[in-house]
Amino acid sequence: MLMNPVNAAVAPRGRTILLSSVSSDSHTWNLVFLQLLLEETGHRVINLGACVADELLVQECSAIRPDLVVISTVNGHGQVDGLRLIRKLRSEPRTRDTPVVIGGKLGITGGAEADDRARRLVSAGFSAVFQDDAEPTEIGRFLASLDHPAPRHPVATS
Ligand code: B12
Repeated sequence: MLMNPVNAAVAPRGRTILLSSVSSDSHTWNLVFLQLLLEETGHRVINLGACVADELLVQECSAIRPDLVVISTVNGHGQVDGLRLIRKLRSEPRTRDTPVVIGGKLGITGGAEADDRARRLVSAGFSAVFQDDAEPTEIGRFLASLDHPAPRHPVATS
């Protein structure tokens, strides 16, 4: 694990994070970037890579029981793939309550349509949705909120 001593000092404790793309998405640099960012802030990352079948993700999530699942997708099919995936994760007893966030370039339109997309993903079960213009470091803020869990309260962040 790559850990900068300064960042290690600010990370209260390392989390186990399952990082993945969705089944249709073959982009990889987004995953590499997020893996390095999360590792440098003191977390353990299991990166399943690109084009991950829903069933494989559910299976790995059930086996690993991560503290957080981070879904990254940039090919524009994020809403379709994300909705299908989160319904499967939420229907399995072992993954029903796992925090799961999604971000990247989730569609090909912005503005009100992007907000509507984020709302649908949250109501289907995502714990947070990070839109196109969100800073990847916002995942850190979300992780910090897991230390002081409020009643389940999903958020969409831009
Ligand atoms: C390289 C590239 C490819 C390569 C990928 C190679 C590889 N090994 O990854 C190839 C040629 C294979 C490719 C294919 C396609 N691509 Co492409 N690709 C790109 C390109 C030029 C760069 C992507 C990249 O590597 N960026 C570097 C990484 C580090 O940044 P990033 O991906 O933007 O991720 C950042 C953020 O999104 C954010 N983020 C990402 N995930 C998450 C998750 C969370 C939780 C958070 C908080 C943040 C976050 O953090 C990252 C770092 O800042 C982009 C255009 C662009 N300039 O972005 C198009 C782009 C992503 N591709 C696009 C498209 C449409 C395709 C294709 C469908 C084209 C086609 N018709 O075949 C296919 C899709 C194939 C598939 N099945 O998925 C579109 C997506 C459209 C959209 N979403 O609006 C883009 C935006 C180009 C465009 N402007 O139209 N592509």
